[in-house]
Amino acid sequence: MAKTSDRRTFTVTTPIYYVNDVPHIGHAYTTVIADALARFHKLAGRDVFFLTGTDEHGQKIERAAAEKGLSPKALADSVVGRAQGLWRALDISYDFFVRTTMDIHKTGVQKLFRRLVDRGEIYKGEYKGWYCVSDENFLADDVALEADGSKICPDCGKRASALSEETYFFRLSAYRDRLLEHYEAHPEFVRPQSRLNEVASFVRGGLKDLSITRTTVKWGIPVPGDPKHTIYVWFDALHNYVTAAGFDWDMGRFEKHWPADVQLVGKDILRFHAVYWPAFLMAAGLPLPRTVFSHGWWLKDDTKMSKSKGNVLDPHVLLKAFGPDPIRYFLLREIPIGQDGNFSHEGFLHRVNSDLANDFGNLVQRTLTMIGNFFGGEIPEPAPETAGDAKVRTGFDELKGRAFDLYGACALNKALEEIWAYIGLVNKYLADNQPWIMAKDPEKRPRLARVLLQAAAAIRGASYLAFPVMPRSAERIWGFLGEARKPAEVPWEALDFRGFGPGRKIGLPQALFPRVALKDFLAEDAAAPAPGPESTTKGVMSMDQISYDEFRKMDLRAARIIEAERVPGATKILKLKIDLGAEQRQMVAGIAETYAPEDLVGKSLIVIVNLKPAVIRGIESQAMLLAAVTPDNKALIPFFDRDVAPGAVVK
Ligand code: ME8
Repeated sequence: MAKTSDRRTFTVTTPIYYVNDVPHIGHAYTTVIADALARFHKLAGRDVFFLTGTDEHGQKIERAAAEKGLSPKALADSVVGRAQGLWRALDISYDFFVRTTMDIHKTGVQKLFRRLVDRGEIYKGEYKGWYCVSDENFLADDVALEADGSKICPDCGKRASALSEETYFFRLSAYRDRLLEHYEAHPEFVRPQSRLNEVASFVRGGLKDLSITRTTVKWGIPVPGDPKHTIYVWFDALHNYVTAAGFDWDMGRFEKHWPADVQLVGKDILRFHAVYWPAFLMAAGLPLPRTVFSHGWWLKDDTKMSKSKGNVLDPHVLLKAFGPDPIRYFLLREIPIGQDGNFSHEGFLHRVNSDLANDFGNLVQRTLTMIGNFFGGEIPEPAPETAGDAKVRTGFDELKGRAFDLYGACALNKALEEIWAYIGLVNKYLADNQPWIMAKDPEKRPRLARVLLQAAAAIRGASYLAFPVMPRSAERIWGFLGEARKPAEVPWEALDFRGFGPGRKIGLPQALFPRVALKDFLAEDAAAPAPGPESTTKGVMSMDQISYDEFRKMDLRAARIIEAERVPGATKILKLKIDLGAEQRQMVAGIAETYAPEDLVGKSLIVIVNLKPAVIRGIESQAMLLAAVTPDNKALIPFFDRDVAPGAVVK
């Protein structure tokens, strides 16, 4: 790919997703890649245009709407809202959300269609052949007939429909040589390289003219001047990239944002983007995108996750338990863009527990806690750097350079791999220096200050470098470190390890990445009262005595219940929202067998707020309530008998 560092603008696109259903993890993948690239290029000082949206026309949507008893537009409207909600929850920072039902798009497509007619690129004829509605694709002639005389789509395995209708053809066949020349002259046009080879060999085999209108489909953009024809949904959809960029309603904007630097597509739709799309653009006299980057599929049990196979993972379940960053991290860290990956709960939990909770989360937690305990949250003037300390700094400076190149080359998994190798180095630095031992010797305070300063500066730097992938966590960590600015406000160039000095007020970290066990993630029993001798009236004296200091470690508070609801599919647990005065939290409690949600709202009770968060049925529980356990294992909550300020300390 052309070196990105000398360019002032950066445009990245995702495919526009069909609105027959809400997006799943596979769609989230493309969108998260695009978001990380967009955020990186913003940090690098470029004027970024990040485009995503929805593909709302065509027979597939027409059918899906009819099955649901809705108009296609009503279906689109309902799915668009939910898709945008998902992108918000995943912290997707798109600049423009295009819908193919927008007027700017429809007008642009009609203009381009007319332009191609005027240039003799389109002619009227008769199409006879087979069509796959699920893929919105014409089958190649060499697909064999089945025994019953029908044809099966080789890509998705669904039965195709026979078509015979008047159509407008685009002279795709005339573009064979020009496309091959373009691939030859711009080897970065399709990435990875192996995909370019596939595309080139397909084109070398010869191209047939492409039917680009349908008379039997009504839901779409009418052909200008011949409205009994509807423009083929792929001709319509591909042009979103230029209409959304400004063609032809704001040509200044268009010239700034087009051509795209990176167009991300799944490998299933590469041919549309690497053959038809450049041919349409050449025909219209518009510039071609620099790179069409084809990524792999997320598989479940070795089969592509797809809506039609019904094996999709619902991002909302993962989001509820983990928030966006672990999902973003996993998707981008696990595989290089281009390869397939298997998505399993086990694999996901293993990676986020080990890389995020253990390696990074613990580093932040330990370092900040020590700064709090040993220095009251403010690192004093440190001892000068030793050679060992300097390595943490120079290691960062080198990492910063490499991460820049890797992000610029879309090698997101490699960038993360390097950042995590550095986190490993910082962990080792702490283990080697043992600041917790230094803290016992008052003479070593300047050394202690140095070690904790290096670690904190490294954490700040590593969070910044991970920001494109984990924006929310990076922002939170910067907040704990007393940074007034957000990572997004600091240009890449300006970020300096030495910009973090002594004298800042450093806060205590809040739980960053909860460590979740698979059984807790999948089970609801975790919230139910534990059976056993300690949960009944017997055996009161049977447990070990604890000191007052041990008791004091529990942060018990009065909390007021502000919302209570059932959890779909769960019989024992309720989800609660509680007010703690300074903040509100959600929690899950195994009290559904003793209390109805409506009996709880407004009541005040005692909760422990510094217990490690647990994930129950995919929901993060950020506090635990105190309740008596009856002999038949039901929970009885002691409520306060008069008004108490939410957040009041209980001791
Ligand atoms: O094809 N793994 O829309 P679509 C990885 N509207 N990525 C996946 C995936 C999986 N299991 N499943 C889907 C369309 N995707 C057209 C595009 S563009 C002008 C028109 C991703 O809703 C992948 O990016 O079927 C794929 O290309 C896209 O979702 C297809 O989404």
